[in-house]
Amino acid sequence: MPFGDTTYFFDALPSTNDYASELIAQQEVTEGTIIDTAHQTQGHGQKSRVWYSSANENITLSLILTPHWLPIESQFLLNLMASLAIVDTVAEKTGRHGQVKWPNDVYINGKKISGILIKNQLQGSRIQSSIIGIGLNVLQNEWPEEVTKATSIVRESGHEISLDETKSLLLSNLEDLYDEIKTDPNNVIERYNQLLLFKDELVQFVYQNNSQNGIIKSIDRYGRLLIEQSGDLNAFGYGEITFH
Ligand code: BT5
Repeated sequence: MPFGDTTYFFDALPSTNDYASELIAQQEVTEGTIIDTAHQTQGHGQKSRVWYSSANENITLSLILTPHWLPIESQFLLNLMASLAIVDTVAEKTGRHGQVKWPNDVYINGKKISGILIKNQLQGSRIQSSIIGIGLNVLQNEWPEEVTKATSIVRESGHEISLDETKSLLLSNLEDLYDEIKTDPNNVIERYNQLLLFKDELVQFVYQNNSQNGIIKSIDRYGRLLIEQSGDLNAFGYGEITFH
């Protein structure tokens, strides 16, 4: 079923991801269902970080999928799907190509334009359902002081943008990429690697409470980030490292 055919829309909602979690705990949800709001008032990112979004200016939605076919060890493909669908949407609207910051942000011109928060419900060896939360800055021009490096589609394009059109485009790109991770995951991994932010650059990060540095090379077929350190190629999984 096309994404968004079933949409729960709210003028205001604390968090689309939280609503989606409650919904799937209560009832069967059709794949492709969207939770959407014009004003997300308590959006969040990883840990307890805040996702800021002014009313009627941005995309803040959660897509519910039921990828029972996807092996648990390949669940990172859902992050790649969302990241590349956002890059494609931004490119079509601004004419500029963004970059992906592993594991799940989209940057353009060194500034964050989108954040992704994915929560998978696992059952035994399969993924029962997945909540793909996407915040994409579309019309917003100013952010709170603590958000120093943000941008939006309208900023990058310099011309008028329709929020509704951008949302439809994003949903259609997500559908295309969902098909692609089923049929041609290697191509998706390859594209993601081509767009990897800080590729071949020296970065600082924290691993097990230790500050380290290394050169980002690529992601591997398990979705881990490969970083070159003193001539060795070390693989880091989701949540294992944080960047400064
Ligand atoms: C993320 O977290 O970037 C994931 C954000 C996911 C938001 C969506 S909106 C729909 C769904 N419902 C939710 O409640 N959440 C999801 P993280 O990597 O932890 O980054 C958070 C950091 O990004 C913050 O600490 C800020 O520094 C920065 N930030 C906050 N709002 C921003 C914005 N609008 N644009 C750019 N950066 C922002």
